[in-house]
Amino acid sequence: MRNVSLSAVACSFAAALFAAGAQADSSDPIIIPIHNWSSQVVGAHIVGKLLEKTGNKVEFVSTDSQVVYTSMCEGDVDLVHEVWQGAFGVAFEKVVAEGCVIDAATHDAKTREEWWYPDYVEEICPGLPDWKALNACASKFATPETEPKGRFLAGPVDWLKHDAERVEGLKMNFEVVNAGSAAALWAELASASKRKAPIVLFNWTPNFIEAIYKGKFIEFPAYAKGCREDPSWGINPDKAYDCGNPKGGYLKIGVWKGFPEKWPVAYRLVQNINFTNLDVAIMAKLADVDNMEPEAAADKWLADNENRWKTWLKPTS
Ligand code: TMO
Repeated sequence: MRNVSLSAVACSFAAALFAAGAQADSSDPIIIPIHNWSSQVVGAHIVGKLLEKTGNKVEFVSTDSQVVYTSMCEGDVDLVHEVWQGAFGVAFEKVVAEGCVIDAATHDAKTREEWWYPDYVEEICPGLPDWKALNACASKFATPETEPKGRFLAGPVDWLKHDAERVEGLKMNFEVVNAGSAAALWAELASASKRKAPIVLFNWTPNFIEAIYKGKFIEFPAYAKGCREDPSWGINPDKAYDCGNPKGGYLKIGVWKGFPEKWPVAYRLVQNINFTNLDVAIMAKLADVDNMEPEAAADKWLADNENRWKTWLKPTS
């Protein structure tokens, strides 16, 4: 059954293609990276399955989420479908400016990646979510490893949040400790929550966490582009990164510059793909809460959203 409907889609595509007199897609596989947070892994399989519906082959490679932008420039990776402004904006915009990566689409999802705490921490540290209030009770977040400084539990290093630069820029009494994985972040959150122990850790939205824990992001001085590039910007005249991450940040799709020419049919689909906040949160939830394997989670999302992705696949001239 599945093969029949797939080939039907492929046929209507081929027909539209020939009617338009356009070029056919290359038979080379489209290389998609797999990163280390769950919505991305599930979404990569969703995007992969959609690309297969255009008659293309896909291949997945596990890739560092910063190095991937260089890999795209070198033609080793073809498509990144979750470019988070907070984590990857700097790396992404650099390769777009260089002309080797195309800013192919912007999802409706609005993102935020930031220091975060579960609500009970407000009783331990009054004045939150203001960063100065957090800093004033830094020692309450200390661990044997960091004392007398507070511990900020950051994500894996490749998410490159510039937390250490921010701690320095804002002269905070915190030490940044990187978790080895996203799962390690959630395990520490679960354990601290059970004991109502102080914790401040990296989190983001959309994510499955917001469905399970009540909590808030720390409010740092508001993000502005100059903050990351220009030391003189902001409250510390000598240091960059003396501000928070973007609120309402973008989530984009980037492709290697040769993509539109090599896979023109696939590229039309890519430009139509559009995930909302709820989509990304559900992708994370299917993996992290429902413990589904990425492929099965992707199939579930596709089954639940058929009307939408069918319009994404419709050829437009
Ligand atoms: C890129 N991330 C969503 C983990 O911040």
